[in-house]
Amino acid sequence: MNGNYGWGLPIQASTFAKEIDLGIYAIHGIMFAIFILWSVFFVYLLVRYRARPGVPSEHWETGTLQSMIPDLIVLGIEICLILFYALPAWSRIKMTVPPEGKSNVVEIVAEQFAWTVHYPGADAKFGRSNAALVDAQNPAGLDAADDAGKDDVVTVNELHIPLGKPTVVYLSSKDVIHSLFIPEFRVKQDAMPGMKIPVWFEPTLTGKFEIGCAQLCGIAHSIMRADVFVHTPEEYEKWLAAQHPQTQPY
Ligand SMILES: [Cu+2]
Repeated sequence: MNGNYGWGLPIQASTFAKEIDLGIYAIHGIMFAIFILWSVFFVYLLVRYRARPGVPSEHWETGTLQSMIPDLIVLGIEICLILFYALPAWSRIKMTVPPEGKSNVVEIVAEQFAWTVHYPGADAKFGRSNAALVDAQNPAGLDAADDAGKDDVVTVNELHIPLGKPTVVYLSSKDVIHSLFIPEFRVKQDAMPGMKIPVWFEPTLTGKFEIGCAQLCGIAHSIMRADVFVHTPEEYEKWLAAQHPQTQPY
């Protein structure tokens, strides 16, 4: 997993990772160019207008439109970034959730300091859950009386997903605000108590990736981490079939 991180950005392992990185590179590239231009101009001014004996200082009125040209150019670039990059990317990635019928759907509940993942099982229906039923054997609080939950699977600090289709996560929290952060997928979404927020991604690589909590959430925030395992579809089916349904005694 350490191989996924280096001096630059982590490897790109989701369909929209390239598009997110384009924004990061564009903003940093433009900022770097502006920094160099301003630095050169600043040094030029220091030399050109240095104090010399017998040469009076020069002074122009500020606030003219001409003096604002550099600011207007920067403003124009920023408006273009928002209109032609940020808004279309936000709309494609954040506002459009793939249809559930064509996706792998899971629920993730964050808590101090773990991630509980609830898979609907073969019937694709989530069983009823109740916070009062949560214990060490039943971390998702599944209600054994609900037939839809009989084949459900629950994992703690492990998310298993298949390659080749989007995964839609319904994200919530049991206690405080946490944030689901999967750097290689370029996914970061706050988990809010009382809300179920959809967040989606489609992996492009099999392997093991890291989940971290990106919202300071208490004393053990720094160790609130988990792993994502991206399987081939066949491996994923095998993995799912090998799990004990959570409402059966085992
Ligand atoms: Cu947290």
